[in-house]
Amino acid sequence: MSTSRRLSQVFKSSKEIPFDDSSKFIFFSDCHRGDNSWADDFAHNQNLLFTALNHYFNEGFTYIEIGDGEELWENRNFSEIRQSHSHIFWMMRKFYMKKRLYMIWGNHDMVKKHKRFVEKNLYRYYDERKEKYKPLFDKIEVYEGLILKYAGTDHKIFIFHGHQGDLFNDRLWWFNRFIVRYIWRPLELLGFNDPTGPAKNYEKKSTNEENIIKWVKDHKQMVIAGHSHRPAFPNVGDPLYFNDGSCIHPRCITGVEIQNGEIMMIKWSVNTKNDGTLYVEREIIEGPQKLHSFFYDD
Ligand SMILES: [Mn+2]
Repeated sequence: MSTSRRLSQVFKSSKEIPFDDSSKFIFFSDCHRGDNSWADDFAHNQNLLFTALNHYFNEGFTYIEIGDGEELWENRNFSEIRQSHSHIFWMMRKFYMKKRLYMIWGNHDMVKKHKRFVEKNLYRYYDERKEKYKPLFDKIEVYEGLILKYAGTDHKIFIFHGHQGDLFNDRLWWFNRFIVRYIWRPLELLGFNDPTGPAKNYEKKSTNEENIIKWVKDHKQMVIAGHSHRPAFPNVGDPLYFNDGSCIHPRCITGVEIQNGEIMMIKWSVNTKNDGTLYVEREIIEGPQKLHSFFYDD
């Protein structure tokens, strides 16, 4: 099925969440959390994401994770990932307990679309030390898409991962998973770079992204996606395709914030002070821009 038809289909079936100018959202995606081995592309950024999420939790944000949260092509075992990054899951549970966590699946964690997988792996986990099950995200629903509906207007923001309509990531994802799991992961552990991994070219849009942008234009519909690992923040008047980047960049994590009716792109990175101490810094890299100024006025 084409990207256009897939996106229209997901759009129609997505849950709507109302929001207004007092709402605060943080969007991250493509964490590709792994098992802390050499092949875990997220491991070097876990402190950055933890610090960022801690900040957003304290500031009253809702966390929307736009897919590929876990790297379940390379790793078969979710519980190993949960254990390797237990402090991240502890923080995400804090959001969940306040009803401020939404999870969307991507192509690398598409197994989350199956209720049985979610019940078995996300509802609860086994605490090895206490030798009993503990709740994690009890009764969580994982979505393919979500719609944020701007109160008092007809404007909507459509959130989805971004693999939709890309044959080898959408329909034949299991084939890609096979290649990654049995051919590239062993090579990656030996030091090779996985060619199915994050895009190295930060400028050029992929065909899949071009197809999404075409859908955005045709439907005059703002979207926030991930998947390409390339941050995108349009100018007023351009098609409203936003991309939050990824959490596996070598030196930073990028995300999108919405607060006070404004949208901005941010990055979190480690910097040094004169005395040699390291600190984690949040920087605005695009915006802030009033949401109202973006929406098509017809
Ligand atoms: Mn992806």
